[in-house]
Amino acid sequence: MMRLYDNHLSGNGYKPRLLLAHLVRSYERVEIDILKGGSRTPEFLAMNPNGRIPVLRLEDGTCLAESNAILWYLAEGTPFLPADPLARALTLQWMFFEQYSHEPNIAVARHWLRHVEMTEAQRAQLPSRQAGGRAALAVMERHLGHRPWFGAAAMTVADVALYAYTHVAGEGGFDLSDYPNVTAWLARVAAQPGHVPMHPAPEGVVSPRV
Ligand SMILES: N[C@@H](CCC(=O)N[C@@H](CS)C(=O)NCC(=O)O)C(=O)O
Repeated sequence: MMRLYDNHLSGNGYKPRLLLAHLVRSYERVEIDILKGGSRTPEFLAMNPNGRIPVLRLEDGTCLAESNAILWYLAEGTPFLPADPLARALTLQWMFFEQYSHEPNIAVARHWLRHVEMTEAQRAQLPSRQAGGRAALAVMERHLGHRPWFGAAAMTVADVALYAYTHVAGEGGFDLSDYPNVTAWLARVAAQPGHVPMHPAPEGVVSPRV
């Protein structure tokens, strides 16, 4: 059975959890205490030399890290990853945007405000991370002004990737009421059959009902 090394606070961990629920796939979920260095042990670094969750351990023992790479792998051959080359490239476009312009600002601001005692350096950087997060939300708002989804004509892994930290952006000090198209898209994602919330994260073996 596949095993997902995860943390219940993490939007990056929630991405594969959400997709696995949509795909009705069974897996074992292992909680890693990332705030206490659980992803930096020699055992964990042997699975992901970058020392971060999520990691998906496949049945043959291969370990796959990076949330969006995990989404891509799991979604292959399903409606969450289009077959058309241009639709695939557009899906990737938004997944790279998520990792470069969105997550480093919105997820990091949320993490600093919610999960740790901020250092002086983090406190000094917070306003620029929040400005970067607002810029990313404005990009999403513009796109959603003329398209219901990010990668294609239906929901894809780009939407899964972007949903994870956008729906909890309020915890990073972002006011989502400034972004009505984003708010409507969040509701669209949450209304899809198979959707599961970020909390509570399931424990142990997850066997979704078909
Ligand atoms: N780009 C990576 C980021 C992963 C990441 O930042 N994981 C965080 C939790 S959200 C983590 O494991 N932090 C623990 C640490 O850095 O020790 C992805 O998308 O999977």
